[in-house]
Amino acid sequence: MTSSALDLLRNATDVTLLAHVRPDADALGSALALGRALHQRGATVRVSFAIPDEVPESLRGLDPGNLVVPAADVPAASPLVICCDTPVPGRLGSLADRVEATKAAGGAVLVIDHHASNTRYGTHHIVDDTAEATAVLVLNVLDELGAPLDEPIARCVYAGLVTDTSGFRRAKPSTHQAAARLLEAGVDPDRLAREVIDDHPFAWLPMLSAALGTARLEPEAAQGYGLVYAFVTLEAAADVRLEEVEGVVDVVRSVRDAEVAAVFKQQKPDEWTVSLRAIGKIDVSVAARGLGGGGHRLAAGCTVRGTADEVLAAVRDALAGAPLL
Ligand SMILES: [Mn+2]
Repeated sequence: MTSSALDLLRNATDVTLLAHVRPDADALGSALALGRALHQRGATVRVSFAIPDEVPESLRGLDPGNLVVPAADVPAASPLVICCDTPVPGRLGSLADRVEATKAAGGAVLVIDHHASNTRYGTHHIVDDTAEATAVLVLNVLDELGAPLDEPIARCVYAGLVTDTSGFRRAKPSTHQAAARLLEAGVDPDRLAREVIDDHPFAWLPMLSAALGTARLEPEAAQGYGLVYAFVTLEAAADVRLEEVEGVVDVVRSVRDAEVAAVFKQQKPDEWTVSLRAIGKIDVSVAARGLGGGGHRLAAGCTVRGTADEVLAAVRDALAGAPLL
Protein backbone atom coordinates (compact mmCIF):
# COMPACT_ATOMS: atom_id res chain seq x y z
CA MET A 1 0.00 0.00 0.00
CA THR A 2 1.42 3.37 -0.93
CA SER A 3 2.16 5.63 1.99
CA SER A 4 0.82 8.62 0.07
CA ALA A 5 -2.62 6.97 -0.18
CA LEU A 6 -2.51 6.37 3.57
CA ASP A 7 -1.41 9.96 4.20
CA LEU A 8 -4.43 11.13 2.23
CA LEU A 9 -6.70 9.12 4.52
CA ARG A 10 -4.87 10.14 7.70
CA ASN A 11 -5.21 13.82 6.85
CA ALA A 12 -8.70 13.72 5.35
CA THR A 13 -11.22 16.25 6.64
CA ASP A 14 -13.88 16.04 3.91
CA VAL A 15 -14.43 12.78 2.06
CA THR A 16 -16.86 11.56 -0.57
CA LEU A 17 -16.99 7.77 -0.92
CA LEU A 18 -18.64 6.39 -4.04
CA ALA A 19 -19.87 2.91 -4.93
CA HIS A 20 -20.79 1.66 -8.40
CA VAL A 21 -24.34 1.79 -9.73
CA ARG A 22 -26.72 -0.86 -8.33
CA PRO A 23 -24.26 -1.31 -5.47
CA ASP A 24 -23.65 -4.77 -4.06
CA ALA A 25 -22.56 -5.56 -0.51
CA ASP A 26 -18.87 -5.30 -1.42
CA ALA A 27 -19.12 -1.89 -3.06
CA LEU A 28 -21.41 -0.27 -0.49
CA GLY A 29 -20.00 -2.18 2.48
CA SER A 30 -16.48 -1.08 1.56
CA ALA A 31 -17.52 2.56 1.19
CA LEU A 32 -19.47 2.52 4.45
CA ALA A 33 -16.78 0.73 6.47
CA LEU A 34 -14.09 3.19 5.45
CA GLY A 35 -16.54 6.10 5.62
CA ARG A 36 -17.51 5.25 9.21
CA ALA A 37 -13.86 4.96 10.22
CA LEU A 38 -12.99 8.33 8.67
CA HIS A 39 -16.08 9.89 10.27
CA GLN A 40 -14.94 8.57 13.65
CA ARG A 41 -11.58 10.29 13.02
CA GLY A 42 -13.45 13.57 12.67
CA ALA A 43 -13.86 13.92 8.91
CA THR A 44 -17.01 15.09 7.19
CA VAL A 45 -18.12 12.01 5.26
CA ARG A 46 -20.74 11.28 2.63
CA VAL A 47 -21.31 7.98 0.85
CA SER A 48 -23.28 7.73 -2.38
CA PHE A 49 -24.06 5.87 -5.62
CA ALA A 50 -26.07 6.81 -8.70
CA ILE A 51 -28.67 4.04 -9.17
CA PRO A 52 -31.15 3.27 -7.58
CA ASP A 53 -32.33 6.35 -5.65
CA GLU A 54 -32.29 4.59 -2.28
CA VAL A 55 -30.09 2.05 -0.54
CA PRO A 56 -31.25 -1.43 -1.61
CA GLU A 57 -33.34 -2.86 1.24
CA SER A 58 -30.98 -5.79 1.83
CA LEU A 59 -28.08 -3.37 2.47
CA ARG A 60 -29.85 -0.87 4.74
CA GLY A 61 -28.45 -2.52 7.85
CA LEU A 62 -24.95 -1.52 6.73
CA ASP A 63 -25.57 2.18 7.34
CA PRO A 64 -26.65 2.70 10.96
CA GLY A 65 -24.92 6.09 10.94
CA ASN A 66 -26.90 7.34 7.92
CA LEU A 67 -23.81 8.24 5.93
CA VAL A 68 -25.50 7.62 2.58
CA VAL A 69 -26.71 10.75 0.79
CA PRO A 70 -28.65 11.03 -2.51
CA ALA A 71 -26.45 11.29 -5.61
CA ALA A 72 -27.82 14.79 -6.27
CA ASP A 73 -26.36 15.95 -2.93
CA VAL A 74 -22.79 14.93 -3.80
CA PRO A 75 -20.74 18.09 -4.41
CA ALA A 76 -19.32 18.60 -7.90
CA ALA A 77 -15.79 18.37 -6.48
CA SER A 78 -14.50 17.20 -3.09
CA PRO A 79 -11.06 17.43 -1.46
CA LEU A 80 -10.98 13.61 -1.49
CA VAL A 81 -13.13 11.22 -3.50
CA ILE A 82 -12.76 7.49 -2.82
CA CYS A 83 -14.17 5.14 -5.47
CA CYS A 84 -14.87 1.65 -4.12
CA ASP A 85 -15.11 -1.57 -6.16
CA THR A 86 -15.42 0.48 -9.35
CA PRO A 87 -13.04 -0.47 -12.21
CA VAL A 88 -13.95 2.38 -14.57
CA PRO A 89 -15.56 5.79 -13.92
CA GLY A 90 -18.51 4.82 -16.14
CA ARG A 91 -19.64 2.36 -13.45
CA LEU A 92 -20.34 5.37 -11.23
CA GLY A 93 -23.20 6.33 -13.57
CA SER A 94 -24.22 9.97 -13.16
CA LEU A 95 -21.53 10.43 -10.45
CA ALA A 96 -18.69 9.69 -12.90
CA ASP A 97 -18.24 13.42 -13.53
CA ARG A 98 -17.18 13.91 -9.88
CA VAL A 99 -13.88 12.16 -10.68
CA GLU A 100 -12.67 14.63 -13.30
CA ALA A 101 -14.18 17.63 -11.51
CA THR A 102 -12.36 16.71 -8.31
CA LYS A 103 -9.05 16.28 -10.13
CA ALA A 104 -9.57 19.57 -11.98
CA ALA A 105 -10.19 21.32 -8.64
CA GLY A 106 -6.93 19.96 -7.25
CA GLY A 107 -8.56 17.26 -5.12
CA ALA A 108 -7.46 13.65 -4.82
CA VAL A 109 -9.24 10.58 -6.18
CA LEU A 110 -8.36 7.33 -4.40
CA VAL A 111 -9.46 4.16 -6.17
CA ILE A 112 -9.82 1.04 -3.99
CA ASP A 113 -10.70 -1.99 -6.10
CA HIS A 114 -10.02 -5.64 -6.90
CA HIS A 115 -11.13 -5.80 -10.56
CA ALA A 116 -8.43 -6.89 -13.02
CA SER A 117 -10.02 -4.50 -15.52
CA ASN A 118 -9.37 -1.44 -13.32
CA THR A 119 -8.07 1.42 -15.48
CA ARG A 120 -6.40 3.33 -12.62
CA TYR A 121 -8.37 6.49 -13.28
CA GLY A 122 -7.65 8.14 -9.92
CA THR A 123 -4.75 10.12 -8.53
CA HIS A 124 -4.00 7.35 -5.97
CA HIS A 125 -4.72 3.65 -6.19
CA ILE A 126 -5.09 0.66 -3.92
CA VAL A 127 -5.88 -1.87 -6.62
CA ASP A 128 -5.15 -5.58 -6.19
CA ASP A 129 -6.88 -8.13 -8.39
CA THR A 130 -5.69 -10.98 -6.17
CA ALA A 131 -7.95 -9.71 -3.36
CA GLU A 132 -11.24 -11.64 -3.25
CA ALA A 133 -13.18 -8.49 -2.39
CA THR A 134 -12.65 -4.76 -2.16
CA ALA A 135 -13.62 -5.22 1.49
CA VAL A 136 -10.35 -7.15 2.01
CA LEU A 137 -8.41 -4.11 0.83
CA VAL A 138 -10.49 -1.80 3.02
CA LEU A 139 -9.80 -3.95 6.08
CA ASN A 140 -6.08 -3.65 5.34
CA VAL A 141 -6.46 0.11 5.09
CA LEU A 142 -8.36 0.25 8.39
CA ASP A 143 -5.56 -1.73 10.05
CA GLU A 144 -2.90 0.57 8.61
CA LEU A 145 -4.85 3.56 9.92
CA GLY A 146 -5.16 1.93 13.32
CA ALA A 147 -8.93 2.38 13.08
CA PRO A 148 -10.90 0.52 15.77
CA LEU A 149 -13.02 -2.30 14.35
CA ASP A 150 -16.45 -1.64 15.84
CA GLU A 151 -19.39 -3.91 15.03
CA PRO A 152 -20.95 -1.69 12.31
CA ILE A 153 -17.60 -1.45 10.50
CA ALA A 154 -17.00 -5.18 10.90
CA ARG A 155 -20.52 -5.87 9.59
CA CYS A 156 -19.84 -3.87 6.41
CA VAL A 157 -16.54 -5.65 5.78
CA TYR A 158 -18.07 -9.06 6.47
CA ALA A 159 -20.96 -8.35 4.07
CA GLY A 160 -18.46 -7.68 1.27
CA LEU A 161 -16.43 -10.78 2.11
CA VAL A 162 -19.33 -13.23 2.39
CA THR A 163 -20.88 -12.13 -0.91
CA ASP A 164 -17.77 -11.71 -3.08
CA THR A 165 -16.31 -15.06 -1.95
CA SER A 166 -19.65 -16.90 -2.45
CA GLY A 167 -19.96 -17.66 1.22
CA PHE A 168 -16.18 -17.96 1.79
CA ARG A 169 -15.83 -20.71 -0.83
CA ARG A 170 -13.22 -18.63 -2.64
CA ALA A 171 -11.67 -17.12 0.48
CA LYS A 172 -7.94 -17.51 1.15
CA PRO A 173 -6.73 -18.62 4.59
CA SER A 174 -5.87 -15.01 5.43
CA THR A 175 -9.43 -13.96 4.59
CA HIS A 176 -10.88 -16.63 6.87
CA GLN A 177 -8.61 -15.23 9.58
CA ALA A 178 -9.89 -11.75 8.82
CA ALA A 179 -13.46 -13.07 9.10
CA ALA A 180 -12.66 -14.44 12.54
CA ARG A 181 -11.66 -10.96 13.65
CA LEU A 182 -14.96 -9.60 12.31
CA LEU A 183 -16.94 -12.19 14.29
CA GLU A 184 -14.92 -11.28 17.39
CA ALA A 185 -15.95 -7.67 16.76
CA GLY A 186 -19.56 -8.76 17.17
CA VAL A 187 -20.86 -9.65 13.70
CA ASP A 188 -23.75 -12.15 13.71
CA PRO A 189 -22.90 -14.09 10.52
CA ASP A 190 -26.15 -16.02 10.18
CA ARG A 191 -28.35 -12.98 10.64
CA LEU A 192 -26.23 -10.80 8.37
CA ALA A 193 -25.98 -13.36 5.54
CA ARG A 194 -29.71 -13.96 5.68
CA GLU A 195 -30.42 -10.22 5.53
CA VAL A 196 -27.98 -9.55 2.69
CA ILE A 197 -28.33 -12.76 0.64
CA ASP A 198 -31.38 -14.91 1.33
CA ASP A 199 -34.20 -12.75 2.55
CA HIS A 200 -36.92 -12.50 -0.10
CA PRO A 201 -40.59 -11.52 -0.28
CA PHE A 202 -42.99 -14.23 -1.51
CA ALA A 203 -43.18 -12.47 -4.92
CA TRP A 204 -39.66 -13.81 -5.45
CA LEU A 205 -41.04 -17.30 -6.15
CA PRO A 206 -43.44 -16.38 -9.02
CA MET A 207 -40.66 -14.21 -10.54
CA LEU A 208 -38.18 -17.07 -10.27
CA SER A 209 -40.70 -19.44 -11.79
CA ALA A 210 -41.29 -17.14 -14.78
CA ALA A 211 -37.54 -16.61 -15.27
CA LEU A 212 -36.64 -20.29 -14.97
CA GLY A 213 -39.45 -21.11 -17.42
CA THR A 214 -37.34 -19.36 -20.08
CA ALA A 215 -34.18 -21.33 -19.27
CA ARG A 216 -32.47 -23.15 -22.12
CA LEU A 217 -29.31 -25.23 -22.38
CA GLU A 218 -27.04 -24.97 -25.42
CA PRO A 219 -24.39 -27.68 -25.03
CA GLU A 220 -22.46 -26.61 -28.15
CA ALA A 221 -22.20 -22.94 -27.16
CA ALA A 222 -19.30 -21.44 -25.19
CA GLN A 223 -16.78 -23.30 -27.33
CA GLY A 224 -18.48 -26.63 -26.67
CA TYR A 225 -18.39 -26.22 -22.88
CA GLY A 226 -22.07 -25.31 -22.78
CA LEU A 227 -24.20 -22.25 -22.07
CA VAL A 228 -27.29 -22.16 -19.86
CA TYR A 229 -29.35 -18.98 -19.87
CA ALA A 230 -32.61 -17.43 -18.72
CA PHE A 231 -34.45 -14.15 -19.23
CA VAL A 232 -36.01 -11.92 -16.58
CA THR A 233 -38.47 -9.70 -18.41
CA LEU A 234 -39.80 -6.39 -17.09
CA GLU A 235 -43.16 -8.11 -16.66
CA ALA A 236 -41.69 -10.96 -14.61
CA ALA A 237 -39.73 -8.52 -12.42
CA ALA A 238 -42.58 -6.05 -11.91
CA ASP A 239 -43.32 -7.03 -8.30
CA VAL A 240 -39.83 -7.67 -6.94
CA ARG A 241 -36.75 -5.74 -5.90
CA LEU A 242 -33.35 -5.53 -7.56
CA GLU A 243 -32.15 -8.12 -5.02
CA GLU A 244 -34.53 -10.83 -6.28
CA VAL A 245 -33.58 -10.24 -9.91
CA GLU A 246 -29.85 -10.21 -9.16
CA GLY A 247 -30.17 -13.58 -7.41
CA VAL A 248 -31.53 -15.46 -10.44
CA VAL A 249 -28.04 -16.10 -11.80
CA ASP A 250 -27.10 -17.93 -8.60
CA VAL A 251 -29.77 -20.52 -9.39
CA VAL A 252 -28.94 -20.78 -13.10
CA ARG A 253 -25.19 -21.09 -12.54
CA SER A 254 -25.69 -24.25 -10.48
CA VAL A 255 -26.49 -26.24 -13.64
CA ARG A 256 -23.64 -28.69 -14.15
CA ASP A 257 -24.20 -29.19 -17.90
CA ALA A 258 -22.91 -25.75 -18.83
CA GLU A 259 -19.61 -23.97 -18.16
CA VAL A 260 -21.24 -20.56 -18.60
CA ALA A 261 -24.49 -19.23 -17.15
CA ALA A 262 -26.10 -16.06 -18.50
CA VAL A 263 -29.09 -14.19 -17.13
CA PHE A 264 -30.62 -11.44 -19.28
CA LYS A 265 -32.40 -8.83 -17.18
CA GLN A 266 -34.64 -6.50 -19.14
CA GLN A 267 -34.19 -2.84 -18.13
CA LYS A 268 -36.19 -1.25 -20.98
CA PRO A 269 -38.06 -2.93 -23.85
CA ASP A 270 -34.84 -3.05 -25.90
CA GLU A 271 -32.16 -2.94 -23.19
CA TRP A 272 -30.86 -5.83 -21.09
CA THR A 273 -28.20 -6.12 -18.43
CA VAL A 274 -26.46 -9.47 -18.62
CA SER A 275 -24.91 -11.40 -15.73
CA LEU A 276 -22.31 -13.94 -16.83
CA ARG A 277 -20.85 -16.65 -14.60
CA ALA A 278 -18.31 -19.35 -15.45
CA ILE A 279 -17.26 -22.39 -13.49
CA GLY A 280 -13.55 -22.22 -14.28
CA LYS A 281 -12.72 -22.80 -17.95
CA ILE A 282 -13.76 -19.60 -19.75
CA ASP A 283 -12.83 -16.00 -18.97
CA VAL A 284 -16.22 -14.29 -19.09
CA SER A 285 -14.75 -10.88 -18.20
CA VAL A 286 -13.28 -10.70 -21.71
CA ALA A 287 -16.65 -11.59 -23.25
CA ALA A 288 -18.33 -8.91 -21.11
CA ARG A 289 -15.69 -6.33 -21.98
CA GLY A 290 -16.24 -7.04 -25.69
CA LEU A 291 -19.86 -6.07 -25.12
CA GLY A 292 -18.98 -2.85 -23.28
CA GLY A 293 -19.04 -4.28 -19.76
CA GLY A 294 -16.47 -5.85 -17.45
CA GLY A 295 -15.93 -7.76 -14.26
CA HIS A 296 -13.95 -10.74 -13.04
CA ARG A 297 -12.82 -13.87 -14.91
CA LEU A 298 -15.62 -15.99 -13.49
CA ALA A 299 -18.25 -13.31 -12.84
CA ALA A 300 -18.89 -10.43 -15.19
CA GLY A 301 -21.63 -8.34 -16.71
CA CYS A 302 -22.62 -5.93 -19.44
CA THR A 303 -25.54 -4.00 -20.88
CA VAL A 304 -26.70 -4.89 -24.39
CA ARG A 305 -29.42 -3.35 -26.58
CA GLY A 306 -31.73 -5.29 -28.84
CA THR A 307 -34.44 -7.92 -28.81
CA ALA A 308 -34.08 -11.00 -26.64
CA ASP A 309 -32.85 -12.98 -29.65
CA GLU A 310 -30.34 -10.28 -30.59
CA VAL A 311 -28.80 -9.96 -27.15
CA LEU A 312 -28.59 -13.74 -26.84
CA ALA A 313 -26.80 -13.91 -30.20
CA ALA A 314 -24.38 -11.16 -29.11
CA VAL A 315 -23.50 -13.06 -25.93
CA ARG A 316 -23.13 -16.35 -27.81
CA ASP A 317 -20.69 -14.67 -30.21
CA ALA A 318 -18.73 -13.04 -27.40
CA LEU A 319 -18.39 -16.40 -25.59
CA ALA A 320 -17.23 -18.08 -28.80
CA GLY A 321 -14.20 -15.77 -28.80
CA ALA A 322 -13.48 -15.62 -25.06
CA PRO A 323 -10.12 -16.95 -23.85
CA LEU A 324 -9.91 -20.29 -22.08
CA LEU A 325 -8.44 -20.32 -18.58
MN1 LIG B 1 -16.27 -6.64 -5.37
